Amino acid sequence: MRRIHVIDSHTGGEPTRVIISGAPDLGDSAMATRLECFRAHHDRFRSAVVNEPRGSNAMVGALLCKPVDPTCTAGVIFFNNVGYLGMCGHGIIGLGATLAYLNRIVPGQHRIETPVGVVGMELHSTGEVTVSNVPSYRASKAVTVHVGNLGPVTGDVAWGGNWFFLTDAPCELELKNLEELTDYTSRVRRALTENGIKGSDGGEIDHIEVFSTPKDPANDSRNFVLCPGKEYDRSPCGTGTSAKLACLFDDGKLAEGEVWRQESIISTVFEGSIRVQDGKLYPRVKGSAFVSADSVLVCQENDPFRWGIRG
Ligand code: PYC
Repeated sequence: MRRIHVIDSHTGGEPTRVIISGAPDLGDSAMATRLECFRAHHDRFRSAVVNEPRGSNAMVGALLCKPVDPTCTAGVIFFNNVGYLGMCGHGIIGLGATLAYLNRIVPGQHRIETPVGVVGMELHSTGEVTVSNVPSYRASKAVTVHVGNLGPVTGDVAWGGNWFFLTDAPCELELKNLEELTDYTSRVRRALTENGIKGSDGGEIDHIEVFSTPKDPANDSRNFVLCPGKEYDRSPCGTGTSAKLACLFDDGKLAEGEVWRQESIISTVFEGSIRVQDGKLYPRVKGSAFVSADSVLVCQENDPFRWGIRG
């Protein structure tokens, strides 16, 4: 029987499940290497933690790791219902709230190792967390892809720690349109793959982000983000907001340090800005997370679904 201590939180509605103990040993190499070990040898553990019956399709797992660099507070590997993420903005905010809940960190600056590089995690005295993300950039502007019977769709390809295709929303960004939005963005994603359109490093564009005007005039934009496992991000998506900030900066629509308020499909908000250093764009994304459970997952030997319900 396996017992896994987890702490669940949500960041603007999007869940994060941090694994505190009970995970397989992935060694002590860099997070990118540990991720490959996780994928190759322990993928069923990923499924046990985030898939039903213990999790849900929306759940993002965060395996808390000992960092390689002692100046870092922790390392983390993010995963979801279908695989692994290079980075996860809402997940870093959830990790900050979780480490604060455990009294393992105090307000101030922290550094966190991820498979795509070290990110900053500032815990504010208010409990909010600011993520200083890896350098983000637009790889291609105004790429047109032909999407079956939808016709041509034009958008930008940008990196924010994951690969995104950013385009206009096909309908009002409301939960009542969830089915239409999921169908539309899934088709766009499939068409990008079928047409061989990839990120500049050859990576798959596995997140699709569509935008419209915000509901709240205090905000700058509203989004819907399709995640790799066909779920939508309840939060405004930290890596997606980073990709958006890089595009806005490139277009001269956002100055360095200017605040951009990104609203999600459920009207939660991240505040983002860009810092430029050595010609690279470093997004900062601020949000709040709340702990929702501190529990032990149990996987009994005779449970046919001890490794989750897998497709
Ligand atoms: O916040 O970066 C993010 C994220 C990626 C996938 C789900 N959330």
